[in-house]
Amino acid sequence: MKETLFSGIQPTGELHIGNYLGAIRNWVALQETYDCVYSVVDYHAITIEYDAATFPARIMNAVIMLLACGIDPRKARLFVQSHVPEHTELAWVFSSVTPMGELGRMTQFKEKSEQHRQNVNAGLFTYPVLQAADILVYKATRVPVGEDQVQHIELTREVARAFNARYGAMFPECQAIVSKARRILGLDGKAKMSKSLNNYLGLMESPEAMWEKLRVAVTDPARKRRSDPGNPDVCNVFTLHTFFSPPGEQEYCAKECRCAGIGCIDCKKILWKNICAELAPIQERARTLQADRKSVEDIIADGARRCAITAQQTMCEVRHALGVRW
Ligand code: AQP
Repeated sequence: MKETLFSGIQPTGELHIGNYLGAIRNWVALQETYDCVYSVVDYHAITIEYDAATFPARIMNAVIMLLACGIDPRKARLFVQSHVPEHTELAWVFSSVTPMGELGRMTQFKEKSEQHRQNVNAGLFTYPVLQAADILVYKATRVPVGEDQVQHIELTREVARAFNARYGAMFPECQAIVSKARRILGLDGKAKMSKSLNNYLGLMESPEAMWEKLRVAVTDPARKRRSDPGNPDVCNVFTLHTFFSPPGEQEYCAKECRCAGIGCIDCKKILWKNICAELAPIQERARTLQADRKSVEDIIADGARRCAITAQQTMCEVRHALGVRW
């Protein structure tokens, strides 16, 4: 029996290379080892302002990008969160064993409430409770995430412990699998690369659009002129090289940067070539899937059907444990 693994991604905007390196590339590799459940978590995305009219296209686009990146519906269950309503039912149950104080400590809540001051709603506050339900409705033991989500996985363990202590052992204490690309910085070299900040390279951007963004990306801040030697250890562009470029080119860029043998533009051109080469087949598959939406609809319907079997079983056990069924 393979261990169960859950992870989700929000349809809050265009998926970018931070999502790809921090999550999706890992998800694809993990399909070989675990019983994987991957979700486009639409109910999480409504906790911030969004456009309901374009939301279906965003959700479909996120599904298409996951498939294009290599999520294989024969190996993993791929579905849209709201299509399996047991997630929100379990979240309600979990909200009565989750201390308010713990939720108030969550860094993401603090950051998002700063970012969306005009809309600090209860959903934003209880977001980690729904996330705990997403994971535990499948009794998943592994959760691949970027660094920003580790605190939420710790909370998920606390929720499982609190539920088990009150109602009897039912849920496992899951572990985060933190990717090597734990926090990819945006092209500003400061904040985390994010869909909602204009600091990202989108997975579907044309080579020309990508170059326009990469050309002005922040590098080693101390390197002011082409003739100054640079320090790849503090350069965000070099960090991206470590994920996209072959070892020989990484070595070349690091060595030539340190002695000002090449300038930042030369270094970025090499990175640009390698990013484009990795993304070209993904973009090609995405275009094919965009033209065949019926197949994509079938994949998520089948994913939801297979997820519902597990989720309904869990909720049946939960309702009995709570004493609302007998
Ligand atoms: N910059 C990043 N570096 C490493 N990992 C990242 N992830 C996101 N950005 C980076 C990881 O991608 C997964 C899915 O993220 P999400 O869509 O659920 O939400 P997020 O982390 O809030 O992503 P964004 O792009 O920052 O979205 P917005 O702007 O809408 O908040 C997670 O595993 C995450 O760690």
